[in-house]
Amino acid sequence: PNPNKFKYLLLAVLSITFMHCKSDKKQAEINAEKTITQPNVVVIYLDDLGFGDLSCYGATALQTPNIDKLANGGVRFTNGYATSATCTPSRYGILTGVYPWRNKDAKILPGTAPLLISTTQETLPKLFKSKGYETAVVGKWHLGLGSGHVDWNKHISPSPNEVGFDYSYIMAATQDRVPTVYIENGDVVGLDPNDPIEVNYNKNFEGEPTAISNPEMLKMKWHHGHNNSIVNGIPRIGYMKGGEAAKWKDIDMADHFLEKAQTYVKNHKDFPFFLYYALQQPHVPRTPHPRFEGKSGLGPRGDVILEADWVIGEFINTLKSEGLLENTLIVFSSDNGPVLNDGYEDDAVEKLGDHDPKGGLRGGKYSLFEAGTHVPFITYWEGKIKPLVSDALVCQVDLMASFTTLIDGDIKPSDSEDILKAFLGESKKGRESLILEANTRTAYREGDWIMIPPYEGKSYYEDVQIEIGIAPEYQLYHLKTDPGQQKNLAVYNPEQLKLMVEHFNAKRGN
Ligand code: NG6
Ligand code: CA
Repeated sequence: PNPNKFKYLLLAVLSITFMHCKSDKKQAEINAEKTITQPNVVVIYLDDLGFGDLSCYGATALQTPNIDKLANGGVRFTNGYATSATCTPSRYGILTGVYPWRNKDAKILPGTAPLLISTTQETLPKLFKSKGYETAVVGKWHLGLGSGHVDWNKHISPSPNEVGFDYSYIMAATQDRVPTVYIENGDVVGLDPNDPIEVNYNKNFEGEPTAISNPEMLKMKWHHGHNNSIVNGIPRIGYMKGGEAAKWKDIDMADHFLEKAQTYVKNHKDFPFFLYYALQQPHVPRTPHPRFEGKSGLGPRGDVILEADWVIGEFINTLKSEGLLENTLIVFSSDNGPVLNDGYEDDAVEKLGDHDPKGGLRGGKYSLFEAGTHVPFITYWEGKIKPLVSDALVCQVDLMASFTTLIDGDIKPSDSEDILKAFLGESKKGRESLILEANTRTAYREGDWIMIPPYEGKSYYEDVQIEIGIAPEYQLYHLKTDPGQQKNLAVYNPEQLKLMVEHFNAKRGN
């Protein structure tokens, strides 16, 4: 028997008993009790947000006051990392505590891919559940669904609900991939059974318009890829037929997920909860609500960053008005670094001006150079975490072991390190080393050094105009003195290189 479970059962009975006469004071007492035992944990996860995209990380071309409030009132990490330079592997890493390069299937997934996380694997939500928490995911999933062939018209399983989430309200893959519908606890929301959904990533459905056959239907132009089915005038990756009533409205997506996250919090305030809130911005297609259109002057990419900042402000307000802010640890980060033109003509390049989404780093999304994985990373806990700028080396993969310590759980996966003290701003010491991944290739950071082993292949992705960080020879950079990775020191410092290669091989299991 789990004593905490019993305790929360008791709390539940108490709060039901006192429902009618429960004063604010009683609520405060209950919350205080929870603070000592089990704080709520919220992970706010953005999609393709760069190290330099926030005003608290030095951006001047746009202002992100709500995220800045978290950064300035909490720990703002200057050496925070995703595990990977793309979405699916990073999400795998943050939710399992396992490096994504260990799983050969952890690559950018189509909307029809099977669930990547095994239902027997340890996950963050399972960790929280083991201590009596309620758990939820709202937003972008992109970790696959089902076990081979999904029938979107039936209950979809396994889904997030089979890997630890009690509640899920998600989009299956990305905003630019079909199916363009929301899925709640494994069921497509608003589906008309007389208009079944079919999805195929290889072949169009007879007579269905595509960006190639019907360019006149497009409200947004594609640049590379993204020329299959058209939904809301936006051409997507993959073909989809039917499900008209269930299709999402792109411009409402931010408000929609926000409302789900707020409702979840309001309905779970009397229990400890873990919420993984994965926003879709600023990934393509960038579709700001009209309230934000043109507001940044940087085009839709800037506008959706302002939108995300507003959404986060609203969400924090809800935590506050529900009396939960002092009992909630908030972690903010991004799944990978920035990209401008990721397949649509949306002025991201043309209207960039002086803004530097990479924040002085080299590369970008898809890259083994720093900008691929070195992302904004903030922890905030009102009244508990003191404001700090920390240069501790921290990675999203470490949330697993660190939260285990936070809630006194007992899951300890191999790649995740307990650096809770760094996350709480009580220590400036993070991990000593880290293996980073981009497109299944890996690099090794140790202390202030980074080593990228030699790789064959294209070093530049023309479509997205990003240096992907690989070269036929060893690369060695000293990040503290050269954050922009301009000086390859491999030939000048063979001893350091040798050390790095040895440690990398030992840890990577080469
Ligand atoms: C790429 C897409 C890109 C984006 C990315 C996934 C093309 C040409 N490009 O394949 O637009 O969807 O996948 O992004 O299709 S991620 O952030 O989810 O990893
Ligand atoms: Ca991403």
